[in-house]
Amino acid sequence: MPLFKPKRSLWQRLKDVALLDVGVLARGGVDADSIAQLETLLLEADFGVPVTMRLIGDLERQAKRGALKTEAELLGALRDGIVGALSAGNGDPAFVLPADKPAVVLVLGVNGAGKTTFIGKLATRLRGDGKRVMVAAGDTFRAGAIDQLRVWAERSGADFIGAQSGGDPAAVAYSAIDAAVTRGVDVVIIDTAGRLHTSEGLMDELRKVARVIAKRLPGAPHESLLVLDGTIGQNAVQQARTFAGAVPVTGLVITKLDGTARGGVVVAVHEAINVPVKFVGVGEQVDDLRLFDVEAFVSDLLEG
Ligand SMILES: Nc1nc2c(ncn2[C@@H]2O[C@H](COP(=O)(O)OP(=O)(O)O)[C@@H](O)[C@H]2O)c(=O)[nH]1
Ligand SMILES: [Mg+2]
Repeated sequence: MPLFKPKRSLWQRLKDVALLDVGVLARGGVDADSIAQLETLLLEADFGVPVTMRLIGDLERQAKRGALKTEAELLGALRDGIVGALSAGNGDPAFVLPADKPAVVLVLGVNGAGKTTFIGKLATRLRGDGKRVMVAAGDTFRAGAIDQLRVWAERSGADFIGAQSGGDPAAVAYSAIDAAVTRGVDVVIIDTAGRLHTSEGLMDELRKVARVIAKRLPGAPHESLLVLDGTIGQNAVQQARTFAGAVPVTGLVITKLDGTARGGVVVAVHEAINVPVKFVGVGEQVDDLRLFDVEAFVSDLLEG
């Protein structure tokens, strides 16, 4: 199953603009015009300006050295550049639960990004691995959000810690961890509110939730996963900066990659906050969650 299946891969689109025929093959090497067309394609694919400029700069240097004479060489150089960008930086790219019990996973992101859906999918996956899982309804802002999480919990066989609509999310997180310790739960996944991500109010609330979790269980949260909608382009980069500025984000979850042909956003957000991508969402169903794999993703992106 692909991580991501763009309708037209980057490579096909390069061929569409005749870069390869005219630029590489006929003239015996990549020229400035071909590189300019590639730059446009990368920007259109949501790679963002900083990543695009760096990738293009690298390709220009290689072209000048005469290292990009064939289609295969250009494809290889582009692939290496994108893989390098996604592999660089801090943090463990794998999703590894800590040995301590319970492991606490805090899930962050704006409304509609796909947090609750992700939690449902992750809970199901961990249940499938034989883990005892608890989910906690820390999005107390909307009653609907609490019920939505309850349904996912029931479906996956996870314990559910609810809340009153309008209740204190930090208190929900605290009692969830209490209950998880008592019941011997392996993993607690905590949902959060996502309204008004630009307001200091929400960021203060998230800081408080993280603080209360750490107070109840030193070392927790073990993972703070930021969920970003992959279809919103550079807004996702802005959101990543806002959240990462408020709480220490340990991993990214990029959702809705089934709904976009512009997967470069994955590279752009990774680069913006220097945090590894851990999962991608590729649909609304319970199985539509993939562990992120750099090589597989870049293959899909380039050659889909
Ligand atoms: N196509 C698609 N839709 C998704 C994906 N993840 C979530 N959604 C949908 O996005 C909408 C918002 O998701 P939800 O989990 O409620 O977002 P939350 O507000 O962040 O909790 C729902 O309609 C989900 O079914 C995905 O990977 N692909
Ligand atoms: Mg939600």
